[in-house]
Amino acid sequence: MAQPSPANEQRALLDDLYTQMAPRHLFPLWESLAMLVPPQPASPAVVHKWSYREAREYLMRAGDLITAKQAERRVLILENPGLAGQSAITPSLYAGLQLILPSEVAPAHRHSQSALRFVMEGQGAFTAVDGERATMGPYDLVLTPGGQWHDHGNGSQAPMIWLDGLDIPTVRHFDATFAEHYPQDQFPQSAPAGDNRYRYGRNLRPFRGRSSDRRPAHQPLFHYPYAEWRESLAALARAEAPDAHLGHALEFRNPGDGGAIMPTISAQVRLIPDGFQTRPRRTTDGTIFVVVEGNGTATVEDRRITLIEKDILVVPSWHAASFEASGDLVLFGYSDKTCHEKLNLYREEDL
Ligand code: 1HN
Repeated sequence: MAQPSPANEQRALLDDLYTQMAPRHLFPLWESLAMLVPPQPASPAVVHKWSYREAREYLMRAGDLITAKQAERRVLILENPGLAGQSAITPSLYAGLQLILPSEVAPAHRHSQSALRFVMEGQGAFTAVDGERATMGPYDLVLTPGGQWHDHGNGSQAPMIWLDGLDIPTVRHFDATFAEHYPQDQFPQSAPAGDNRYRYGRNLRPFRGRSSDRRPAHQPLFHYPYAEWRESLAALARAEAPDAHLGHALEFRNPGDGGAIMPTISAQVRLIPDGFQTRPRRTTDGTIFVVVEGNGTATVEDRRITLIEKDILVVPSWHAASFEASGDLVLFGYSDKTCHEKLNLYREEDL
């Protein structure tokens, strides 16, 4: 029998070392270094599209079986197929579809996680943030920033469904979750409905500043109505040619600091004119898109995905994506871009 080669011998001795170390929770970096530090992002998340029509059927069935109060929040989690069991749509973000039926309430609570709501259907239900109601309609963006009491109620005659976007995986990553229930279903009303928009939403702020601010200085505005952001996109489309890689694009802004809507979540809207095809672009932030208007096709790396109104598409980090519109294609998106920027990790590449 031939002598084992030195390489084989080394392998056997190393394997023996690993076996003996493992019970002491010690592992060799050199076996996993390339996987831990890849040359470019290699997301465990995958591209995926959820059909709203399909998801809605399951959500309405859940509505027959459990009340909003019983559930606390009646939500179907949109879980990325590459992140099974993690309740995550990207490694840093969560997405869910929440149903609130006429006359239901979702009781007041607060937690470290920041949340956005993007209304998919219904008109006239509300989210209250620290006791101030935002009356919501289709494609409104409403924020419940971390640490603020929030409850929902539906006094309208029709179901309301919205997409919840939260930073649950990010806060979990930092081991920083606190949560509390309010002793009553609703936090006491503290201001007239819509107050935040009048005080902070029109490039205005209270004259006396801090002492008369009724909202936290870092998070004054929490309602961005569809009519307003859509009008801005339309004006942009009249004013200039679409950007080759983005179409017409705007980012939602926090008037408190001029930055992203919340510390961990950025949000954007885009209009890709009928017949236009954007050039591929990749970014380090993983983005969740909602189709607001129009039809089209998304091309993500080598996959072509047809899009119809209300479809939800996740594009993970560093996946080249482009969009082709048939009829003006209007998209809402949210991502962890602001985290990347703060951590000096953000990169984008126009291809
Ligand atoms: C939450 O507070 C809401 O307030 C929705 O509507 C979904 C998912 C996980 C943790 C908190 C809401 C949530 C959530």
